[in-house]
Amino acid sequence: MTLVNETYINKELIKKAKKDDVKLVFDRFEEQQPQCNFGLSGVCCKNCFQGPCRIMPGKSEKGICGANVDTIVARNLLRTAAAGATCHTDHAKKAVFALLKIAEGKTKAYEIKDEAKLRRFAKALGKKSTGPIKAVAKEVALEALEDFRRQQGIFHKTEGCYLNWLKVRATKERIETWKKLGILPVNSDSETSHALRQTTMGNDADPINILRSTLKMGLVDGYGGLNLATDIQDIIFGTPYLTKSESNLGVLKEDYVNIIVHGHVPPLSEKVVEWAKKLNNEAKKIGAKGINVVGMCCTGNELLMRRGIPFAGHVLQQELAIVTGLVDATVVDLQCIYPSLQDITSCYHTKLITTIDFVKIPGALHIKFDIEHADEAAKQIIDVALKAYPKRKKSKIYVPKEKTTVYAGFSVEAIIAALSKLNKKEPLKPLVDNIANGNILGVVGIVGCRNPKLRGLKFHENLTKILLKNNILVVGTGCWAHAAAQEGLMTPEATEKYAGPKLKAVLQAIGKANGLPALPPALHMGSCVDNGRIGTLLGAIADYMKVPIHKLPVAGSAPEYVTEKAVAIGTYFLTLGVAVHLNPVPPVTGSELVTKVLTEDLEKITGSKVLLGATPQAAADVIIAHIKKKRRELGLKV
Ligand code: NFS
Ligand code: SF4
Repeated sequence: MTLVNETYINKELIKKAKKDDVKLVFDRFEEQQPQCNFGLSGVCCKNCFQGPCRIMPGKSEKGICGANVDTIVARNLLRTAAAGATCHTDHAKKAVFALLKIAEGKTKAYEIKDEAKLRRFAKALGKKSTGPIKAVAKEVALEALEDFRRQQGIFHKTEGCYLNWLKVRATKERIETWKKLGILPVNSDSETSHALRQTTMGNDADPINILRSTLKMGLVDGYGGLNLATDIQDIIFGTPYLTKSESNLGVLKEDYVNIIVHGHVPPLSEKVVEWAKKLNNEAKKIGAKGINVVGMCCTGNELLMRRGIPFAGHVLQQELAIVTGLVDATVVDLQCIYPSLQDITSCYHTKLITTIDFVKIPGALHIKFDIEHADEAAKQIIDVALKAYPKRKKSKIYVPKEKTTVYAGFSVEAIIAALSKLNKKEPLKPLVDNIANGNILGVVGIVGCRNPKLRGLKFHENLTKILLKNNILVVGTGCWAHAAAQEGLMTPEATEKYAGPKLKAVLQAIGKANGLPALPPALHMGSCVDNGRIGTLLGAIADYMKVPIHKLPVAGSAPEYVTEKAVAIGTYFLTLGVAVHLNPVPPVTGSELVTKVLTEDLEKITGSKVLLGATPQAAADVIIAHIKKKRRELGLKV
């Protein structure tokens, strides 16, 4: 319980939760202590019903089937990465089907906002890129769909049979490396299901072979999931450009009908925003000033990036938002939705609405949402919120004060547009020149979740600040973006306050050319699926510098990761050749072999490795040392 008072997130609301007798994630975290060391080190296996088995050196060195610790740890890791990857490939598939339905005229609820991007992809895929836009959309959607149904190449290696989206998104050098490793994925769905059978009792016992498949999951995630999802979403909903908005729970408004949209896939939240505008007068009729839609978790990132909608909070704040007593409806799609939301909404007047057939919560209202009937569902959702508003209990309301300004919208296109103000012909030149001369020591992508395990460390915020001070540009996504914005790290003022002198000068120059005092030092590149944007940016820098990605002075960090998705994303960065700091320590320490492969040997295979550091300073130290090593190897000044 002491932990709850110590915590750094919306303190007053945490106190209020206690007063209202509401249990939060932090309380349940305490109840789970101490957590199991077998699980933490990855040595527990439940893959068959002779088990569960756990390995204890000197006592039980092998599972009942004879699997040793290396096999068990590697199998667990592959299952985790595969589960994470399926979340992103499902997300991408939903986007592709939406595009197909738009193309076939089966929905009128959506249109194609970025036609130029669609035509670029059609061209890259070798399809007709001119002519009626819907015909082009259909070709692109069908090519994308191939990545889920291609059969050729599954049983017998067939030249050129691998993900279309990898072909159009990855650098040539990487494709060659992956080809040599034999990890080019053929079909996202069959690769992830293959991971399940590979790890079942009595199948693969070779930890190296299993780890190779884990790397493949990184590619499935990166290209069959992240890049595909982002690209298709940009085509449908528009590519983000620089926008200014607000973050933290202070974006909830006392005199408005407040609707939180929470989850990950944009079709629902886009429609809720649209209909909230159209039905704004209905709110006035019931005494409110209007309807205020705000985003939570990655839905928050998506809406902020494309629409400038305020983003209310990260994964650890989804419960606290409801504790304000100000939220009339929380509507969710999928992923990172705590089942606890129903317990908590039932203590207030808030309506919890689920919308996806495989994300239901007992007690919540379910309004089925699909592309064809999106308008009807969105109207119904707003109606539920309007009906809940008059039931607010004054005595249960607390209006949070925390609110910060945020600049966001840094898609690769937006970054290039900003840089092109300095050099129209070669927009990457100013960035690359400053990396080469050491004004920018390196670039680090910080991504991923907020983990209650790391409580008072403020890992995201403090790691970002230390890197900035060392003239390292920070880009990132996901719940990091919420944390960084709430800490005030995504404004031009933050450049003045936190960037080292050399980085500051560069960001001021770019900012001035774009009508800002400075570019923010921490660039919001989007939701977690938008990690593909970071990969694309690195690929573009690598191509421009004519060096492979793994030689660049860059790194990644997921300093508070929670989900299986985050492991898949980390694996994607490792396949790209980017060293990734992971914290908490991944559950592999039970196997010396797996630990060594990830933290040492991988460098000889993909050019990357896992970095460890349990405090922001320790993490910054290993990341900076890595960046300096890469600079020295490139002959650049450190
Ligand atoms: Ni990413 Fe987004 Fe947050 Fe973690 Fe969950 S919201 S997809 S998984 S917790 S960063
Ligand atoms: Fe135990 Fe082997 Fe079954 Fe795993 S697969 S639970 S190690 S017997």
